[in-house]
Amino acid sequence: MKDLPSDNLPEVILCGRSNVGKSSFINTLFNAKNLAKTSSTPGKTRSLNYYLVDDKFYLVDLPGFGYAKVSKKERDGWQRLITTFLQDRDQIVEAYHLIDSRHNPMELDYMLHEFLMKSGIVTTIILSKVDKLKQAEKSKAAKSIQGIFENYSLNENLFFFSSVKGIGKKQVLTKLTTYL
Ligand SMILES: Nc1nc2c(ncn2[C@@H]2O[C@H](COP(=O)(O)OP(=O)(O)OP(=O)(O)O)[C@@H](O)[C@H]2O)c(=O)[nH]1
Ligand SMILES: [Mg+2]
Repeated sequence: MKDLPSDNLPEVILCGRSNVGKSSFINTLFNAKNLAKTSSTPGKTRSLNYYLVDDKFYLVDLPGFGYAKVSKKERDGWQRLITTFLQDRDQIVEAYHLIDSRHNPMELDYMLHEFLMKSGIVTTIILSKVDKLKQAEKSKAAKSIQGIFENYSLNENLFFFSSVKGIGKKQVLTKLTTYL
């Protein structure tokens, strides 16, 4: 925590389970293939990674929740860091919670969501990897998630996203810059 920037700029965080596409989301938004390191193996991002945007705010790429293949000690360490970070970091103004559009939210998603709500952090849900869904599956996914998480409406604070096809990129960039 003591190594985090001390310039008091607003911070927008990217969170969600491991492998949902958080780091790819950054690369797509900024048209930079290798800005954030990504991997097909879960557990790629292992620290809080800060990206300064236009000298105005930070986008913070978080390690994913729920990655099982690291030692318990390391996993507990991350969990503690993320929890402390979410609780104590007053600069956080907004969160993007990524959920794989192909799957229903899991226990860790519910926990994270509740945590963000309790902390009063304005949250946008991103349904990622939508290039893998057919149209009918997309409608079903949108309906299901809006049924589970109240107060989320498609294209307001809930977006489909594909890093591969650039779907949702324009809307998310607009949302990000408008809010700030
Ligand atoms: N088809 C498809 N694959 C994607 C998309 N976004 C990410 N991926 C793939 O999903 C895998 C994980 O992506 P990352 O961006 O590293 O995921 P992450 O959430 O940062 O993962 P952690 O750092 O482990 O928490 C990689 O193989 C990506 O190429 C997408 O929109 N569509
Ligand atoms: Mg990552």
